[in-house]
Amino acid sequence: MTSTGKSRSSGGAGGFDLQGYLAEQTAAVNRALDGFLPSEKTKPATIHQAMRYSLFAGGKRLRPALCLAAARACGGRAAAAMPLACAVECIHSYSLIHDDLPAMDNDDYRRGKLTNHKVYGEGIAILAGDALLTQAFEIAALAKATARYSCRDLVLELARAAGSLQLIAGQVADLEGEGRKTSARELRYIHERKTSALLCCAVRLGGMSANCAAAQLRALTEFGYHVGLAFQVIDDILDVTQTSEQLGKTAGKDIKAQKATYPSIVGLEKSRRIARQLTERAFAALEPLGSRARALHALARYLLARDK
Ligand code: GRG
Repeated sequence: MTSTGKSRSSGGAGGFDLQGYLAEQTAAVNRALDGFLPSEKTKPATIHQAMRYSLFAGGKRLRPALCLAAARACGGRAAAAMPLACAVECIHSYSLIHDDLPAMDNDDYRRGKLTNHKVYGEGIAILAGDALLTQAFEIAALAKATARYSCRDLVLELARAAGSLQLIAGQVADLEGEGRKTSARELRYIHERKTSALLCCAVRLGGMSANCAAAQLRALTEFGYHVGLAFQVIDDILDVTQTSEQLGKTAGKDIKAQKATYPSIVGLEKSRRIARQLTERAFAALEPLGSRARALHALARYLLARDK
């Protein structure tokens, strides 16, 4: 497996062209997001430009890809999952805009570009984040109900992942943990909420859009949880092993902010082992879904091997 996503492996993702799949899904997601969002010229133009600036800044679109792949794994159609995939990406984009603000992580660069507040100022950046969060629910509400899941179920799923018990809880714990000793248990709490909750939500929503059975939803939940944790452990590792140029954002920030990370608590080698173990658990979770889960399998391998 290369970090560019070409799978040379056998196993669950054998022969799967992940690079081609990701390029195709990214283009489809970009088209859909473009259609869902007000144009740059829509008044007040500044806010729509600021929303689009971050949403189309070159993110990897991993959450939408996971959502669409989960729909496929349950025999569903991409069109049915697309509003949910886009809604999750809007929430992701909002969280990054707010996380970069001076009051939070105070970062000047993201995805190799100036952060939203550096371009539009803090006030507009806060509003662009708020607007993307609201937009996410408008888009999610356009998703079609299935026999097992109502539109209410879908919107609730998204609200819970983004709310004060998950995404926000993770960010609060992360902020409050800065500069003080954090245990591995507390770090797991942060990762579950700050990162894994939204990835898991993306995967579950994909399955729900495909009217997945309860056992399939359990498998997807188990997969999303572990892949989400592995993703954050890798993110922590990359923060210390990669340069700012490679990451497109300031490297080494966790150490500077005295943030607890897996490398700082257990060291780099053990962190790598933990990421591999978590990914193995994610692979195992896919077994009940059979060969239709190849895209999910390939995505999990890619997330483990990624270099940015
Ligand atoms: C609600 C303000 C607020 C924050 C919530 C998401 C978050 C918590 C903070 C953002 C910073 C951070 C380290 C989040 C953890 C998840 C993560 C590693 C995000 C980066 O995701 P990628 O790599 O980003 O998928 P791209 O740029 O590819 O879209």
